[in-house]
Amino acid sequence: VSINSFVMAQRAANYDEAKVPPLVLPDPFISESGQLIQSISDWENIRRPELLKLFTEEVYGPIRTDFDEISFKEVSESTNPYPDQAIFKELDITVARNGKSHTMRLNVFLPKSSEREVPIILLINHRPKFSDGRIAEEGYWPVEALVNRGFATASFHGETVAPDDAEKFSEGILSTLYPEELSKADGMRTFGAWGWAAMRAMDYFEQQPMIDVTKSVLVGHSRAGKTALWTGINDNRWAVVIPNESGCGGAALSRRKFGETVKIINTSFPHWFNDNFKKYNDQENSLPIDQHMLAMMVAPRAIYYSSAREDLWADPKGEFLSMQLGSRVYRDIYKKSVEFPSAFEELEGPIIQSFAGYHIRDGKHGLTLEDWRHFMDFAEFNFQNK
Ligand code: GTR
Repeated sequence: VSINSFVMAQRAANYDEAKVPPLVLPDPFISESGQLIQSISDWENIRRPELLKLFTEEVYGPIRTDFDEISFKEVSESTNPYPDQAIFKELDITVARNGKSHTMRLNVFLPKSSEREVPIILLINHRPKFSDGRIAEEGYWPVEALVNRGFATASFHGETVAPDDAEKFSEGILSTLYPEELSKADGMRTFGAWGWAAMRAMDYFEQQPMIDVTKSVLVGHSRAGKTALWTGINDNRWAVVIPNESGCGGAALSRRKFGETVKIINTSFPHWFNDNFKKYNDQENSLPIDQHMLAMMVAPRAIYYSSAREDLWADPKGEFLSMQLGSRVYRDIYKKSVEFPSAFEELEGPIIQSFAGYHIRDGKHGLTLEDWRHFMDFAEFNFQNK
């Protein structure tokens, strides 16, 4: 689609709370056979697998995990932009399957002074490379702030495995390693490919003696936030999952049709989700799931959502509600004392607690240092209270 039709869709979208349809959401705690889900074992053995299958088939496609070989090679092509604070490792990760291979690039920074194992934060990057040679702008990936607080941090660019382009998205691992996915209506697409890359980064972290993967955090913003959420569900090695302003197809409830809708996103970005998801264009009520179930599927690990007040396109209230509803899994199934506030309109300050957290900040769509400070607070709180 042209830029113009996307801008027109943005203008025509609903931003009026009074026009949001009455919400009747599918019940996360009633199984397909009508069984009431009350125990951890019923949740983990019956309902969660049902939901995972539905989201895989009807929305995102799978994240393939099968391959023949993986290798990690330090390349040291670029100079370290933070020599005083961090050790820099620039890596090629090469994965082979059925006689073909693909190489992706991962950038890793470790706190320089650390003598103990450190927690790790991975950012899925989808932004253009910053012009002065740094890997990303300071607020978007604040390497110094992260390593100064004792985190290792890493990032890869989505383009390193699948271009963010409706025509060219298959010109990466999808055609090289998993070509059979492309002809499937429920197949793996761009978000699956980016999620696959996050998993390969985790494969690397697991082999690093200086990294404590029991304290791992997966962060993504917007389209990469949608990816982080789906990846965190599929790969339980991530201890904390943080999709920032992930909006439609991420944290926000599809049935609210506030800001970006299923139809708009599927028209503008047909390569992100699988083909089956297109059946629900303007048909949100026939979705067998809604996005509040995603936070639940991260449980019992920790999940945090964040919004920006002016980012109406991503539906901040829909993101909040989906965490508020999603947090029920910790309380009702895992019997943890998760107290999620009820009134979105009266929220002040971030909700930093065990398992489920949220903040809304002033300003526009973006990933900022303020967001990152709350993420680090949430991650540290959860590591200490494990
Ligand atoms: C928009 C898209 C959103 C969000 C955003 C981003 O154009 O409509 O779903 O993903 O891009 O990634 O910044």
